[in-house]
Amino acid sequence: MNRSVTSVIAGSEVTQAPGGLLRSVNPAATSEIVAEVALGDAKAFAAAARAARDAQPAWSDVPAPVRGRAIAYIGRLVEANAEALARLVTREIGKPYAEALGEVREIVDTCDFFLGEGRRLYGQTVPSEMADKQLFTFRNPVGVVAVITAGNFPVAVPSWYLVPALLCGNAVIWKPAEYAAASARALFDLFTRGGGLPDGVLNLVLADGEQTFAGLETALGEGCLDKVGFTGSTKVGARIGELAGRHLQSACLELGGKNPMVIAPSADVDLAVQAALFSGFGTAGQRCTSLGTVIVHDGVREEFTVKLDQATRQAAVGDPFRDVVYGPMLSERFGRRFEEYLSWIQPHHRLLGSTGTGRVTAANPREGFVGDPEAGIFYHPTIVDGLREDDALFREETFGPLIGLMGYRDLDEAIRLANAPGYGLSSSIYTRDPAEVFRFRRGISAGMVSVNNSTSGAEAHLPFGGNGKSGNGSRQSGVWVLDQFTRWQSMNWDYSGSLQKAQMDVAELTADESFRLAD
Ligand code: UN1
Repeated sequence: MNRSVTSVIAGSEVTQAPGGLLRSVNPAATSEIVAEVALGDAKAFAAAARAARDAQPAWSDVPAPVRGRAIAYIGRLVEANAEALARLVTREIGKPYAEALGEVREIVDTCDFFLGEGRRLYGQTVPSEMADKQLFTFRNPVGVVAVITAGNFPVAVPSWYLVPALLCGNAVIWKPAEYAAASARALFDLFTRGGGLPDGVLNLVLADGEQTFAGLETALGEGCLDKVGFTGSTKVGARIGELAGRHLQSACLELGGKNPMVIAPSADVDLAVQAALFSGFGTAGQRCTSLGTVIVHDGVREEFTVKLDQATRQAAVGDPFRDVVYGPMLSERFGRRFEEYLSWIQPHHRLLGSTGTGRVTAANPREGFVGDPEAGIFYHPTIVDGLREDDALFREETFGPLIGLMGYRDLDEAIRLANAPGYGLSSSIYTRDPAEVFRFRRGISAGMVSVNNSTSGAEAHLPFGGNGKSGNGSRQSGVWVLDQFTRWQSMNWDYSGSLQKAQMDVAELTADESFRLAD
């Protein structure tokens, strides 16, 4: 089935394609077109922001518990369409079907968490320093939110923004990754239909990066945007953060990672091997939480390396509708970029994990490949042993099925190496020593720490986000994300009938400071 996908602004489909027509193809079978996508441009983005600006006041007047019901209905509809949505995700970006189902589950989890928040969204009553005066706090929606998301989690990660943003009374313009437009449109339809959202409350704009950036500039300049949320590369995140900053706004940025896994001498090595395999190569290494570098204690390095090499050689790679560890790259663009990372391999590196390196083809086969490698954009898993600190492969995120490996002697060195690339999203330590766990937690710069668990696979109701090159400290998920989509308003109410001046008209108690207990 080949669908055509358009933007939707103020409830109307936009059939014109000023940004051109794009074909979204199945990366596991590139001859199969998943959707024809009509791309908008900067003007369309700015128009969507205006539509959202118009729709927002009435949406924020809908009582929060009623908006919470909309979230409940959305969650139910997503659940009722889970298989169809997961199949579309697998066809469009090549994520193994089991993982795609998990991704859909994450939307439902997010809805489950926030549907009740409509009945909380608590403010506080606060005592005043004066009599007959009361203080209060309220959470106000920020207003209009632009959400720009990547395609590696084409439906779950957007829901981390859309669900709380809508629940809090904001209107939204969502710009998903173009190569995942069909999945995005499906989620958009589930939200608007399932939630019964009035036109303009949620708008979908399909456009490329440059047009989106120009549209953001216009919309911010016109005062039509109050918050920008972005999940994607560090480079683009820095540009968006800078633009938002010029308008005195702080963007919600969820960026790349170079997520370390430390294997301590007391680690359960077999468990650590399973985790490295899943977090290094699951989703073809294309999660922002994917494993970057394994930092393994010299005492267990040999055993770990041999076992990880074996496990990776045996791992099923191929057709994402079959039982595989990973499938293709998200799209041709990601394949090309991965080739560049592979060009950073140096003569001092030892390559492990497969029967070849680079794209899997008939001439460069992967033993045990599941399906036809030539049909799609498949890459060998690559373990690069012997990383050094000045290697580009050590310092930079390498989005794709590649992990680095290096040794360490003591935990301080491991923590230093884990922090050295300057990212700070996720991290992991395998150890049986509680003292090491807490020393690692304290020393690591990452926003997320796993103990005896992989770097990926965060649950949907814990703070998610990073530091350094991974983000500006913003956190998504759970109650913590409410601070992204609301602003605190404080109110004081004086009912004394006189002007009581704070700090000046405050009653004083008289303390006897000279009092001492008798010996
Ligand atoms: C991402 O790659 O942008 O923790 C998000 C995880 C997933 C989310 C990843 N729950 O791996």
